[in-house]
Formats: sequence, structure tokens, C-alpha cells
Amino acid sequence: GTNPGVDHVPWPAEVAARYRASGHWRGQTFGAWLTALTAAYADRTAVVGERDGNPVRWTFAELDERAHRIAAGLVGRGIRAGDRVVVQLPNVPEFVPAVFGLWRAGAWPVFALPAHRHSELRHFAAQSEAVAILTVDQHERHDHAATARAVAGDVASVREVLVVGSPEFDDLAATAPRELPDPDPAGVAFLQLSGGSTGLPKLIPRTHDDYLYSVRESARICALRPDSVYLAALPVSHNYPLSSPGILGALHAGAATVLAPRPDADTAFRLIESEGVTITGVVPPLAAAWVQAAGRTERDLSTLEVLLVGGAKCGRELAERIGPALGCRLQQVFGMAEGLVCYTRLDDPDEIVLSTQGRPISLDDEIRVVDPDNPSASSADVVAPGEVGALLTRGPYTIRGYYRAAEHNATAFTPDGFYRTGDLVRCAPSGHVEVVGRAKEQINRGGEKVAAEEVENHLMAHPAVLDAAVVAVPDEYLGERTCAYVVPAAGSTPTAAELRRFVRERGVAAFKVPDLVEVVAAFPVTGVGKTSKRELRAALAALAEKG
Ligand code: J2J
Repeated sequence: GTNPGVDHVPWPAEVAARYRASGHWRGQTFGAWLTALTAAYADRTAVVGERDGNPVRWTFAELDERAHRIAAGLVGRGIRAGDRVVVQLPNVPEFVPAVFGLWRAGAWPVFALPAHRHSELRHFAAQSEAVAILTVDQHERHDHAATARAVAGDVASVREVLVVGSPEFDDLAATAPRELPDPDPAGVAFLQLSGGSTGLPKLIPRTHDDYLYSVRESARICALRPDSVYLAALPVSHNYPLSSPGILGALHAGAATVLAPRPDADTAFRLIESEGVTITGVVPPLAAAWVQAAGRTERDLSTLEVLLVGGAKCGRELAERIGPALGCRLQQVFGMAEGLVCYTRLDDPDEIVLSTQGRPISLDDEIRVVDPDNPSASSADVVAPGEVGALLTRGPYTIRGYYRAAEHNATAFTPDGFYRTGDLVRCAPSGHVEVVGRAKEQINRGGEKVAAEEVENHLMAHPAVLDAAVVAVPDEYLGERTCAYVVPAAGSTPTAAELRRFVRERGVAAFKVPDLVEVVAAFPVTGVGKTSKRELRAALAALAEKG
């Protein structure tokens, strides 16, 4: 089982008491929340999607009943409160009742992305000691069920693979509902994934109390109302389309969520027109593609009121084109699965919306901008107002530690509980945050996060590779791409194509396969006789920048 205080770091009792007293934490679970929403919005549409090319449309009452049945079915299959279940689902309507079913059963979803492959899923399952994997059969020509079964074969804790759309799952989802004990709202509700910077991605424990606070506030800040229609264009298990304001924000407002099976402009524009979508969220490269496509579409996009853009920096030029091209308001969002989410407000002056990534959700989000050259700067080492520094944060929905990661937590958090985001920011007197760079060893590939060390480790598993360093190189479309510098083992001459194939075949998400591979005779020596990976990456990144 899981051990509170050891596996995950709770907020200090007096801080938790403060968040409760101020009404941020309400002592409500996801299951109880859906029950309350269903009482208020029973016959309104909650979820719209497609299954095998056929439209699916569920009201709140139908969603609620499905979630109850799935919960009962899961319990019938031996899933118990506190069990972890890896969820790897694309944007299918079943995602919503299945996740609420898990919550009602007291189980913790571990949210994998559809792009993840064997190596990542095995890590999530092993790290969380998951008892089951919930996935689909085929998606985008990948056999997810087969990958999940292979992972189940590798990780002893995994007892079963549940496949949405299979007759077995349909049976499970037809189980008679039953009364189940409500889990502890202050306890962990699910594990979200970190973008990662070291080794393998860390797991992020989020509680019912803290997450629902961020969801309610996100729905308010994005002005969702019962007749709003939210399009989930990005993969829904990611924190952004889940909660900023996302599917959950839409549910909170009594609004409908439309799940787009793919995020391309053709699919999105078709759904915006047919469902009257009023708000959606994308990453900058997708916003750029939509802006381009808007010039030649015959689709009616006039219902669209707000386009959120975030996950990576939205440049000024792109920001300026969004409103005119799509006929909607831009809302910038700077968030992280660890917690803190900043939004520009819908009534902010244009200049703020175009040039900043917004301000925090909560007045109780504490922001410290500290000495950027000192990786262990404490929350007291703040830079002068308006100067660039490393962003630290703590607050009512920002974690105090990763799951089962005591050693990593010692450096990822300050002793007084601030999370080191790894982002370099400048803070305006108004509290608006501008993201100007990054201190963490991560590549932000158009919103998809790649940990340099994780890819280096895959490369170094190749017998012809002596050493590898992965850095970001500027890219017109994605903002950044990955470049792997590789020093071959004595006598070896690996090719770029061979190394890229090797990484792919180790079973990793396609977005982690290095875009460029440069085989070099040796790395520049950065220190006196000693090469630090951090300094080496900085030197190589500078080299790549010059081209
Ligand atoms: C620059 N960098 C950004 C932005 C995120 C909403 C929106 C995004 C995420 C997300 C999220 C950025 N400009 N506007 O969880 O709820 C980079 C930063 C940050 C990291 C977090 C949400 N928006 N970033 O992207 O956990 O480097 O969450 O620390 O995937 O993305 O990545 P992730």
C-alpha cells in the first residue's frame, strides 16, 4: 500500500488549516462533487465524443450513472481504495466516466499520455505499484492493449489490463451501482506526470481538496457558464486539458465538453462548427497551425470566444495574430502539473494579454523570484523587482513533494516548501509573470516536455555510444527541438538514423526521439579536468544556437 508522510509529503497541518478556513479546501471528493453537479445539471449535456466514428453524447445524469456502474464494476474486480491504476486513454468519451469510476472506487488514476510506450508505462506502473492498466485496443495505429499486457508481464503488481471498448469492459461498465465509502478528500486522488528533467518522469500526487480548488477557480477565471462548450483538443490526461479549465472546469460550470479525437485544424474546426464550441486550449504550434488554417476554412468559427494558449511560450507575433484570425479572445496560460497555474484575465488590457503569461489563480499562491545562478537559492534570495530570476512557488494547490521521491524532493523543493519550477521569469508590479527561459535540463518541444537525462540514458545504452548530451535547439514551428550530441565508443561509427531508431525501439514516446543527432569526436571540456553535464549542455546549447 501507500504510506502518507513517507510516499507523499502533506502540507503542514497549520497551512492546511488555513486553506480550509479560507474555503479553498472544501472537504469534497471528486465522486461527491459529480453527484452534486448532477443534482444541479442532470439533463444538460456533459460529454460529447466519438466512439468508432459514431457520435456519443452523455448528459450529467448519464455520466454520473456510468461512473457509478464503473466504480461498482472495478470494486467487483478487486480494485480497492488506494490502489493505483495506470490510465492510458486517448480522447475517447469513456475517459470521463472511467476516471470518475476510479475515483468513486477510491483508486488513484496514474495519468499516462497516449504517446507513452513500453518504457514509460513500465516505469509508471513500477513506481506506483499499480494493480491494473486501463487502456484502449488500437489508437493511431499503435496496439495499446498489447503494450499494456507486455508491461503487466514485466511489473509484478499489475494484475490486469482493462481495455475500454472490449466486451469485458462493457460488462464491467454494466455492473449494478452500489453504495461505496467516500475516500478522504484530503488524501491523494491521482498521480499526474511531471515533465521531468532528471532520469525518469516523477509522479505528482494531487488531492481531491487541492485540485478541485484549482478547477473551480479556473472555471471562474475563464468565465465558463452552463451554456459554454469546451473543446478538449489536447490529450485529456494532461493537466492542461484536464483542469485549465479543461474537462473538469467545464463540468464545474455545468458546461459540455467535446472531446476532439485529434487536435488538427480540420478536426477542431469541424467540431467548433457542429457543437458551437465557445472555448478551447492549445499549445503554441497548434495555435499557429489553426491561425494559418483559419484563413482558408469554410467552417463557421463564430461561436469561439476564448482560445487559451500555453504549455510553452506564446511569442508576441503569434499572440497578436490569434484574435484577428480566429475571431476570439486570447487567454495565455502558464501552468504545471505540480500545481501553480497563471492566466491572463479576460478583462486584462491587451498589452498584458499579448506580453505576459498571466498571474496566479490564487492570492494565496506565493511567488518568489530568486537568484538564477544559484540552483540551491532559498526563498529568501529574491532578485530586485522586475529582474529575471528562477521561479519558486508554494500555495493551496502546489505539491510539497513528488510521490516516493525523498531524495529528489530534497533539491526540487526548498526547506520551507517552495517548489523549484525551473522556469526563469520576470514579475511585473501588477503580479503578471513573463516566462523568459528555463534553468531546468528539459526541452520544451512545443509543449511536450523532454528530460535531457532520460534521452541521454537511452542513447548511452547503445554499445557504440560512449557519452551523450541532449540539448534544445531553436525551431521555427515547435519553438525548440531536441539535439543529441553523441561521442562514439572507440572504433565505433554510429549513424544518426541508427541511433534515432535505437531510441525509438527502446519503447519511448515518439516526441522523445532526438530530432537531430550530431556525432562528435569529443565534448568540449568545461571545467578544469571535469565535465559537468549541466555546463556541457549549456556549452552545446550555445553552439547549437549559433548553428
Ligand atoms: C512558457 N512555458 C510554459 C507558458 C507551461 C496549463 C498549461 C500548461 C501546463 C503545462 C499545465 C507555459 N509559457 N505559457 O499543466 O495546467 C512550461 C514551464 C512549466 C512547464 C510545465 C496547465 N506553460 N510552460 O505545460 O507540467 O516550463 O504543464 O514549468 O506539462 O511547462 O509543464 P506541464
